Amino acid sequence: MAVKLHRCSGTIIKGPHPCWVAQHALDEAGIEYEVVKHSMVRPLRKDVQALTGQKKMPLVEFEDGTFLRDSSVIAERARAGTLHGPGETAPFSS
Ligand SMILES: N[C@@H](CCC(=O)N[C@@H](CS)C(=O)NCC(=O)O)C(=O)O
Repeated sequence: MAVKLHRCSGTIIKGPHPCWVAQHALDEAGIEYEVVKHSMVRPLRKDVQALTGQKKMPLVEFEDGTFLRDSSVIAERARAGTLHGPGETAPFSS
């Protein structure tokens, strides 16, 4: 099942950067995904805001329209082989 990784466009930045952490974990786990890049500038993330009700990334979007958020959650589930478990419905409550 294909998923989308919504991340900021700062792909040069690695290390502890949350978007890199999530993408690296998906790569390490051999999970196929499509990258959807958004602005690094928070006020310009109107597309992310419209999609989820907030502007933070990374986000994994499943085909059913639900999401996983927070790089540590995405990385943990990718490593555990449980990425495709239940996701959250947007807009997020917190
Ligand atoms: N705890 C979150 C932090 C995510 C985070 O800070 N992402 C940056 C990526 S550029 C961001 O969206 N910053 C803008 C903001 O905090 O509104 C995670 O690990 O996923």
